[in-house]
Amino acid sequence: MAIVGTSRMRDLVPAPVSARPEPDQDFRIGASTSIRASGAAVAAGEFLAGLLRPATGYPLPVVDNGSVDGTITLALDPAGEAAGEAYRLSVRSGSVLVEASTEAVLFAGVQTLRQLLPAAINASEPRPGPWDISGGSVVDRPRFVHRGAMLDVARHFFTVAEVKRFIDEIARYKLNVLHLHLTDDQGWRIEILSWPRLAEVGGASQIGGGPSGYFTQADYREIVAHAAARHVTVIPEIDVPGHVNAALSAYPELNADGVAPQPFLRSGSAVGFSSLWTDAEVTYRFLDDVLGEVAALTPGDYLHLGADEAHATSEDGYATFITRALEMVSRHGKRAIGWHEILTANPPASVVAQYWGKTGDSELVRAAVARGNTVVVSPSTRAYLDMKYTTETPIGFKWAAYIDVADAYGWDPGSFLDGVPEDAVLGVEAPLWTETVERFDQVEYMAFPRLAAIAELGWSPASAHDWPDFARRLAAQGPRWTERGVTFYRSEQVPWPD
Ligand code: TNX
Repeated sequence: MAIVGTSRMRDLVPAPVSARPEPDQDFRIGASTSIRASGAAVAAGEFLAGLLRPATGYPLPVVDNGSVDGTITLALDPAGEAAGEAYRLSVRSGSVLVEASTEAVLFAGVQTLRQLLPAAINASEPRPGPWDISGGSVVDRPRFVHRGAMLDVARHFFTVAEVKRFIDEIARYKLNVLHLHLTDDQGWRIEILSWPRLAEVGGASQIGGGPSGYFTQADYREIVAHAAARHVTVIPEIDVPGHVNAALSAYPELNADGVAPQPFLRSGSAVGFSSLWTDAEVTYRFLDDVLGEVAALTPGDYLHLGADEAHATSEDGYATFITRALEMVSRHGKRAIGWHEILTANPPASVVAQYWGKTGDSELVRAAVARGNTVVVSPSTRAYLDMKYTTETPIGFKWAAYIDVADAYGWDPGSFLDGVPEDAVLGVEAPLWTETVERFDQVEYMAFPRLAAIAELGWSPASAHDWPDFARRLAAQGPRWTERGVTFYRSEQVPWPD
């Protein structure tokens, strides 16, 4: 399509299903603009007002009636729900309308609206404007239901405020899942009331031994609520039966020899050396208590059991353990997801496998999908945010690949796995392991811009996939990150504006 003039409607990330710019129909937000929303649309209206007030300095009241002229109207049309999740956005010089079939997709429409304003709208104090929303219309809906990012708070701990900021940033790109990797060899980050030493002892360490910590249950509820207000579901991961040194160091009775190991503080890539004792009833009492408390903190459907790299667990022990763990997850009213190794235990079709292999060739996954299991794809060669961008970038591992932005973008989640049809793919997720990531600005540097690429793969139709066009649109995100103080990697593959 020929590019005529400029319109921010051509710069959206992720790309919408369709957009028709009308550059003579820009809508100018002014001191008297109001936001019209009623019923279940009010939350999105208040969210939008909260986004626009700091930079504009305008009052932007949220009202539930009055004329549409000169207003931004957010509306729910539940009748449209039957046709699936979708929003329509129309920007005319006289008024703006975002109409959606569900609250979640209305919120996605609000995120689109935000990108139709100048980058300065992201400022936290009043700026001069003018505040023009690019004119035209958009029709849009997600490709996959699961569009996720994972943050490892176990190897290095990140605070509630940092996790909330991460949620704010991922929600802009219409990601709707935050998978929190809460436990690992180096740290246990969630308070468990019935086993208090898990967090008190197991949470007092991290790689390198620097300051660390854990989320109290109140902290965790605060994160979950912040995410829910942005239509992001938190999936908590309790990684078992391997990756458990922090738990073993907190409770001697979880160890076969009754002796607690030391906290594991060494940096580097050592994994797979610890295991729960799969023959002992105490292990299952521990697990049931933990899963019960975590389920009670979780409004979402899923609990993540990890189940990866259990190299120190016997094969029989692993299968027995996973079978019992799955039974507990269901008893606590949740569905289980696990890294794809969980499929070796031949789990029921309700279990979701998160694939982290390097290639699309996995007989294990193919066979499980043939039995009815579904998958979330996180190929380590494409979606791993802890891989270095290039040989030159300072942070990260390289065991799977160097992943610059074009690599993160250049694949298709729907057809990546050989012999797995797209309808068995729930979606895509980008994990950020933090062995080498010590500070939150480094989390941002590893996530952005690659996470925006993964978000587009999860949201946009496969037909929109176009690297040169994506690189151009991504470039327009640079000033937005800069305005918000988000650290990002200025990949040479992207034509960033000066
Ligand atoms: C493998 S991927 C792991 C993690 C590490 C990561 C580092 C997976 C399921 N397990 O324990 O942090 O590699 O890249």
